[in-house]
Amino acid sequence: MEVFPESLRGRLSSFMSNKLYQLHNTNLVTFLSNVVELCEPDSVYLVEGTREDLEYVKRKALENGEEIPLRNRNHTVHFDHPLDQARAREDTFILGGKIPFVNTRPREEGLKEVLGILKGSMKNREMLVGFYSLGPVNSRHRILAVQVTDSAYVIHSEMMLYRSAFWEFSGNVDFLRFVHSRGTQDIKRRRIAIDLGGTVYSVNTTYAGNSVGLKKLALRLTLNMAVNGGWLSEHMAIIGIDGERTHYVTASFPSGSGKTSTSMLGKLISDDLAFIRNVDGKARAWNPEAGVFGIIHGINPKDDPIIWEVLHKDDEVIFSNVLLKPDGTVYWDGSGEPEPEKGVNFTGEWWKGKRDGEGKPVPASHPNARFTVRLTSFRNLDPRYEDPEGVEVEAMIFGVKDYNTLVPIAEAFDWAHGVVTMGASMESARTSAVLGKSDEMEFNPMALLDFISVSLGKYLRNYLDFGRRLSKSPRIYGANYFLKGEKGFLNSKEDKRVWLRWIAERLEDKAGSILTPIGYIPRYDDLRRLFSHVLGKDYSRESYEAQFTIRLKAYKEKFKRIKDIYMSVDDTPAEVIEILDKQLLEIDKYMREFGDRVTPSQLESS
Ligand code: SPV
Ligand code: MN
Repeated sequence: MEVFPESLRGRLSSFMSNKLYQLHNTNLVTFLSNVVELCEPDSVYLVEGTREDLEYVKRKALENGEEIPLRNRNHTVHFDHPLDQARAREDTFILGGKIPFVNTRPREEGLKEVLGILKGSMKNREMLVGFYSLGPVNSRHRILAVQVTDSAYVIHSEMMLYRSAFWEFSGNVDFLRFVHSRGTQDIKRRRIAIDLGGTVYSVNTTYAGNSVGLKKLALRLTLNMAVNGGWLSEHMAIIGIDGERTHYVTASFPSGSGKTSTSMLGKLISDDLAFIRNVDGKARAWNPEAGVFGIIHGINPKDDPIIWEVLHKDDEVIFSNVLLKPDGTVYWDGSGEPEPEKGVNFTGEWWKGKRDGEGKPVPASHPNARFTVRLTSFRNLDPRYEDPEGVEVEAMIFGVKDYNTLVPIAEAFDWAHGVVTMGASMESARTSAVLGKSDEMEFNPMALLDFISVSLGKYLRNYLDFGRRLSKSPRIYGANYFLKGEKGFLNSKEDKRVWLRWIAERLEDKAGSILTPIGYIPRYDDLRRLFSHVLGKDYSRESYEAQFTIRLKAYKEKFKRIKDIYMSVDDTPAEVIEILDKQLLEIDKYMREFGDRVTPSQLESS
């Protein structure tokens, strides 16, 4: 590689040219030249990840209005277009193939369209290029990725959320590619096109779930790599829970149903994503990320003391789609603070009582308003988040927001039972993290339906086999923090601390269990002891009976729905249907004896 193509050379300063030259990476030069020819930026800035780069990118974000400074000089606020407040399912598609439940577009047609929209999109703008490692930089399992964008906000976010790794791109190493342009913010021409060959194009959107390539766009690519390579790339938190020793567990919850709050209850490794591999027969997990892009709605000092602290100290924070108050601080709904009279939000000027064009009240902050921070800001961060060998996973939790059916916590009979009846059978109330109506129940296996990039059958085959190849597969738990009785929620927010401790005690063979048709549930005596020990609370037999009564009829209906779904997918492994059939038969058996519901005391004495 003697000289770079003119298209690229003409847009790089000699300092940048020299830096790029030192990498001797032809793949990279070819990729960048192609993007430059497509998007036609004025100049190109390579972001190595230094202090100066960070200052530069932050200054750019302020200059071009993508971020607004706050009174705390390490805080900024970013607003997305009113119609661009969440992940855009309809505008996101995989190029090529037809995959059930997945938005796909014919390859040629989809690619032609998105490239057409990107053509010339960076005119009069600077193109920023970020270089990152998904996973600890010194891990042999890391995956390199390049982000190209005309958004300083995107790079600023990535500098907080990922590990910068410019010099790792030396030689002809390969990498995932993300091409993003803010475009003209014409929402009708918003497109997120995923080429499973390793490139994602995103345009006319700024919401991080659509624009920050390394987050959910990369997940589509790594999930595909994982399924083909016999490992798992999951929408899961990773936390260490304390018992006699620290037990690492992963937790999969659909957005907005308790994942971030669960990850604050233990030693934090990851709040959103996990790479899980078989290393010498053990499941080991890494966080591909190094920061948190979390929902801010409802974060208050009592329920979320750790996050509250992170948002109120002097560490860097990007707030998005909250309310900017006249005094240069921010407000969000559910913070426990009084709602301000006025401010600026994602709709522009905002005042108490503001209504939109359809007469609907405009909230001060959007329900999917968020904060972006570094993992190192959290006092519960586990230093092992940087362990190149990852942490050993002893348990996996699959949690949903289900008001009517699932018990708060249950342990699967074994790996396959857990994978199929807890992970693959997840149904959850819809979140505000996706555009559209909230609170409808949705089928969302492994909390991954929005991100899956291969057929479900193939995905589950890999999952089942993954556990089987381990010398000791993690135990699997189903969780539901949202069960309701006649008078509303049956659990308080803090009860999840007890469920986690119960899991730790199960792993240490200290807590017993009761056999039910859907798995093992906790015993009253263990929970009473744990409620007292963990929360200093009296736990009544009545609460226990209400929470852990197995609603057999509702479970049966649920599994019938799930079975119908899997029957309609032509590559569902036969084993999945067998396990669901067995599950249904088991529930039927109990229904014949007990009717529509069976209480823990009935189960104990039978
Ligand atoms: C989620 O919605 O699952 C998130 C935020 O973690 S986003 O980046 O929008 O996917
Ligand atoms: Mn997520």
